[in-house]
Amino acid sequence: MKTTALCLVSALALTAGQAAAQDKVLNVYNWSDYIAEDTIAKFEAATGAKVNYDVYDSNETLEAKMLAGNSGYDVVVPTSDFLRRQVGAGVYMELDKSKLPNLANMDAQLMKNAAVYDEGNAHSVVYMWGTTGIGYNVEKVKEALGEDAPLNSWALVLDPANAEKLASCGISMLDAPTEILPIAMNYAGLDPRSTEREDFEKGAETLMAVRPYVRYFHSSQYINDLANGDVCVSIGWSGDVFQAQARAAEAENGVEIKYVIPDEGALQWFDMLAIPKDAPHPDLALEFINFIMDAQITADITNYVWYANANAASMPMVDEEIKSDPGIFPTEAAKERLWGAPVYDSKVDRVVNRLWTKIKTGE
Ligand code: N2P
Repeated sequence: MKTTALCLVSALALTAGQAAAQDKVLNVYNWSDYIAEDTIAKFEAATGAKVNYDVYDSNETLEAKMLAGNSGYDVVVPTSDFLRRQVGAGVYMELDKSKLPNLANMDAQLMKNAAVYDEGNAHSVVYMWGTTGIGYNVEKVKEALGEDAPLNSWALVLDPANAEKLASCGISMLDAPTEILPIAMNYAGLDPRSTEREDFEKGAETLMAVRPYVRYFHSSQYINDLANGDVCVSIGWSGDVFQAQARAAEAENGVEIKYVIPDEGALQWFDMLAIPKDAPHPDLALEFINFIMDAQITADITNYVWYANANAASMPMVDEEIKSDPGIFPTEAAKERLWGAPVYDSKVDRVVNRLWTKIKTGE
């Protein structure tokens, strides 16, 4: 009798133990090329949790999963304008800030900027931020366009005469309609924050004029392609271009990559850590977000992915070459020419998507 009871007790204990181990699973969905090599391993070591880590390279992909629900993810990283819309759709839970002591590390001004999209930072904290600009291969662009190449202007890729000359060494653009169309509008002298149909149409015309010279639209492939010299100009994200530069340097292949925020201005965006309302492991998700906000952990990420962060306490540990690079932390003068994305409603979204399909197919 006694033995049976004991067996039962230990059997129960075992089941509870197994359940606890199972609960210590965290499902993270983040952008590709967007975390340090050791971040996840360090979190697993610190918590005993097992992390499943998946990646995407477009807000549209993430948004489709979030709106469908039951994604199984505990932590995701939407860009702030997309986050705003998804918060409106009730997708994210409010963060229990008593579980996030490392919020004290965050830069108050940058969090305030992010709060424009998420009142009181109720559902999200800044992961990394950056700009959408131009990455280019110094030598190949010089070969194609000579010394007078407009290296500080969107004209480098959006003027058809230049694009034609760059076509053979390879132009790529992000597959990010809500970023590329406004860039074309800005280059065409229009307000990149406009939500008027006619303005999007003019932006689309500007893109159609260079479309024959664009090799592909893709939002992650260009890192390796720039690094290997397989494309020579990419409209891309700041840190990704710097990663291409670093990969080329590491390969010692003689490819020199530079990143520029064009003088006409560029998009500045914030990527936000958030927890879906139906996250299976919300407590561990909060632990993860707090872990990321550790000053050293964030510094390690910035030092690896070359994206700016909003963690003031991390800055002393961020490499000097990154801190002082105006492509990563823009100068005050450059900041004045950056714009933030407006939040599109579903009507604007339809206009953008219809034009984007036309642009991508070139028809
Ligand atoms: C990382 C891309 C993240 C920037 N590869 C997109 N907001």
